Amino acid sequence: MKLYYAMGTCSLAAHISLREAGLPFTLVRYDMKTELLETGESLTTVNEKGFVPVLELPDGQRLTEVSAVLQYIADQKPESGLAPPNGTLERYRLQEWLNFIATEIHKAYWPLFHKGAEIENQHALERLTRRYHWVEEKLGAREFLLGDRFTVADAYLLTTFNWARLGGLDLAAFPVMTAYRNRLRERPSVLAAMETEGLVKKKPAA
Ligand SMILES: N[C@@H](CCC(=O)N[C@@H](CS)C(=O)NCC(=O)O)C(=O)O
Repeated sequence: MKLYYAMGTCSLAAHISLREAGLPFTLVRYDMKTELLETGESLTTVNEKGFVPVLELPDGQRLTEVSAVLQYIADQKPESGLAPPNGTLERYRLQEWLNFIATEIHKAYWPLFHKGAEIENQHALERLTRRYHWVEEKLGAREFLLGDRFTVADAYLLTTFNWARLGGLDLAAFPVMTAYRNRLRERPSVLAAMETEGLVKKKPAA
């Protein structure tokens, strides 16, 4: 499989999930500044909508939209537990989280990273603050969003929380989320994905 990604963006959730699943994949980088793929082509040559992530399947078909891509990856390796089995209530719980993260958290950052007007930014910060407080309550003492297993919803939530400081949120207000993020960043899949994308420095080999 081939993942088209942009450093540190929502495609990181797919990148982490591919590593968690242990699936073979290659990466094609998209540069948000030059608006070009590393091949020199436009992103719209692989996704008419002009977004990453794009997951190219072994037969050449391309899948887009974070929630669909994440569930596809999880379903390639059901034994990974990255998503509960299709048709179960737990699977709908996962989809409930993925949809909430996509529409109420991920997209709420938009004005903060796209030169939003002062009032828009203020509203975005208020909305994100409310939503992360709610997530903190739900997360409570649980290790992962759905309980005791890491799922693709954790990969997505972590990815969006990685943007919090840059977006202007005060992390001290979110101790549960911050501890959760720190825990997840120690997972080999997360560390490797973040190192590969250049988000953290590679640790020198011991
Ligand atoms: N609805 C899409 C949204 C994906 C999206 O917002 N991708 C952003 C990065 S997080 C992007 O590709 N932006 C491209 C650009 O701004 O040039 C999905 O769920 O996959």
